Amino acid sequence: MPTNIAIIGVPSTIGGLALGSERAPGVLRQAGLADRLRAAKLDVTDLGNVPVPAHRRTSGTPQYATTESVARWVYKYAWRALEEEMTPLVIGGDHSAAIGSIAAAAQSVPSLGIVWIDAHPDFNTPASSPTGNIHGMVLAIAAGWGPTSLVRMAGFAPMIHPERIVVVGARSIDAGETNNLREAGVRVFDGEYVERKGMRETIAEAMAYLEANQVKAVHVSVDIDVLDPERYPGVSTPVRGGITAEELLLAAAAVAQSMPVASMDLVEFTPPEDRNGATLEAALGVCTTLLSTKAAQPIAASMAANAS
Ligand SMILES: [Mn+2]
Repeated sequence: MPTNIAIIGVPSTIGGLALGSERAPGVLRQAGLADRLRAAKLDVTDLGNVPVPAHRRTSGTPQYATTESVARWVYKYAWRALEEEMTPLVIGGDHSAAIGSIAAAAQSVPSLGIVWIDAHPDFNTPASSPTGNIHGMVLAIAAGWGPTSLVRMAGFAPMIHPERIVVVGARSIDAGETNNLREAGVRVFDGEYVERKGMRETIAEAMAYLEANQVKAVHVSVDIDVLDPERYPGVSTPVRGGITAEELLLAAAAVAQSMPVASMDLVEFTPPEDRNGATLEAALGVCTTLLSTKAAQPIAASMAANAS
């Protein structure tokens, strides 16, 4: 049975910076996202965009209620997709869309873990955040840390136990965040680690760690700012350094080969900043690679198949 992908657009910057990431769902569709997925032998259903309330962000004031409203729509769309045995592909907008997609996957998929591929670990709380931007608090919220209305959005908390979360490629970690991550017990394979060990080895270690913690399927959240902004400038919060598109695709393939991907986010792609189109191409590539690469068949299953 071919995998059926449900595209869910979230044209919102309510949790982040208003630099144009709300245009990403439209730009990716226009660039042929669905056709690229179909060419990789995936079935595709485009569920359209979630409703986004009109909003004006007052600088420095976190918009919890509006963020929750958007995340709840994402949650409903993604949950429905999962119920119909589709794989949600949530296209931001800013990273706060992932509050909804993670809530849905955590509710629907047993033994779920998270692979968080991002220049930032997004593990601030309102107390530790230097900016008040909710997109910098999303993984903490998923792990049970932060505003109750968001932490308990799906009615249970944490959405994912911190020991079932890995962060890959982070290279901008706030001081308060470092403490939060350590206290929560989230495993971080930072940018320096990736550089030293190589992406293939890093992902192998990360997936072995998740497997040891009884994870059997993953939600993969890709913040495209994990890429080097000198070559891939189409992001809202660029950080010096970072990986290449080839490394990102290698990471995606390695994750998907080792475990089933239950759902995915592609967030923070910011078309107005994408001067050379390289970020768009990387975004299309990582979605296609992650969703079309299949986990290696379990040994027992492949032996049974050979015997029959
Ligand atoms: Mn992020």
